[in-house]
Amino acid sequence: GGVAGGASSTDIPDSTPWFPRKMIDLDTFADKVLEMGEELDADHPGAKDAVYRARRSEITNLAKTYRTGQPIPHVEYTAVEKETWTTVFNKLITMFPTYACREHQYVFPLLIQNCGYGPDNIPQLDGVSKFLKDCTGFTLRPVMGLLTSRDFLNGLAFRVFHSTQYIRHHSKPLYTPEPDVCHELLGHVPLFADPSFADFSQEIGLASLGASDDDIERLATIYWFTVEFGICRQGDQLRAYGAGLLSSFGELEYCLSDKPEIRPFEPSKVAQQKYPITHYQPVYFVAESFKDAQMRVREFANSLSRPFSVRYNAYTESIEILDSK
Ligand code: HBI
Ligand code: FE
Repeated sequence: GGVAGGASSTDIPDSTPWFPRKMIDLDTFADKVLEMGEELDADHPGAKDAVYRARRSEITNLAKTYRTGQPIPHVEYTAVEKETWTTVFNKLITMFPTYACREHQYVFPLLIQNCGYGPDNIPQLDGVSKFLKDCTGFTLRPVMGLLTSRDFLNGLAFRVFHSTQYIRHHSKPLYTPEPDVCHELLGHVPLFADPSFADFSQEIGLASLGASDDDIERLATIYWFTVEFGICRQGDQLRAYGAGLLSSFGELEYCLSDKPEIRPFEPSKVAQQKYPITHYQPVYFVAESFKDAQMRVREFANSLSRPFSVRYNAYTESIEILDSK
C-alpha cells in the first residue's frame, strides 16, 4: 500500500463511523454533551443549588459557542469559586512531592511561573493552552461537560484536550463526580506538557478515528487506566501520572499503598478490565515509561479491526489516510 491522496479518501469503507478529518471538524462536538452537561444528576452536590446551576450554564455556554481559532474566553471566578480552588490546590501540593511522577513535578513550577498557577488564582484555560502549545503542540478546547468516548478520544488525535472550565460545588471541595477545572488543571495539564506523554496520548486518539464501537470501548478503557488512573515505575519507586489520581488526595495515597493490585501495562489485557467509576480502583497498571506505553498501544491499535491507518499532519492540522496498515 501507499499514501492515499485527498481524492482517494473513498478508500475508507462506507461502514466506517464518521470521524473528524480537519481541526475545524471538532466544532461539531460543541453541543454534543452527555447528560451532566446541562442537567445535574440528583446526587450531584450542586443539584439543589440554583445559584450554582445558573453559574454552570453561564460557563458551559462559553464552551457551547466556542469555535476553532477563537481565543478561549476568560472566566472571572467568584470568591466562592476561588476558595474551592484554594482548598484543592493547597491539599494536593502537599502530596505531589511524594506521589506524583517526575514529569508532573518538573512542569508544575513552570505552570506557577508562566500560567498563574497558585493557591489564590484559578488559571485561565487560554494561557494554559498557549503554554501547552509551546511545550508539545497540545491545545485545550473548552467543553460543556462529558463528551462521548469517541468524540473525546478523537480530539486527542489532533493533540486537542477538551477541558471543562467550571469548578465543583463548594460544599464538597475534595469531591467531584465529574471533571472540573481542578481536575483538568492540576491533574491533566502538567502531563500534556511532557513530550513523551503527549505522543502517548495522541497515539490513543489516532487509534480511535473511525474505530468500531467495540474498539472505542477498548481504547476508552486503556485511556481510563493510563491518562486517568495510570501509575508508572520511576527508578525503584511507583508514582502516579493519571489525572484522576493526581487530582484526588484520597486515591493518590491509596493507589501507591499496598492495598490495590498492581499489574503490568499490557494493552490487550487492560482493554478487557472492568472498572468502577464511583470508588477507588481495585487494580492499577504500571507503565515502564511513556515511550514503552506508546509502542504497546500502537501495537495493540494495529490488532484492531479498522482496515486503514491514519496519521496527523501538523502543518495542515488534518488527518491523512494511509490505505493499508
Ligand atoms: N469528556 N469532557 C470530557 N472529559 C473526559 O475526561 C472524558 C470525556 N468523555 C469520556 C471520557 N473522558 C473517558 O471516560 C473515556 O471514555 C475516554
Ligand atoms: Fe480526566
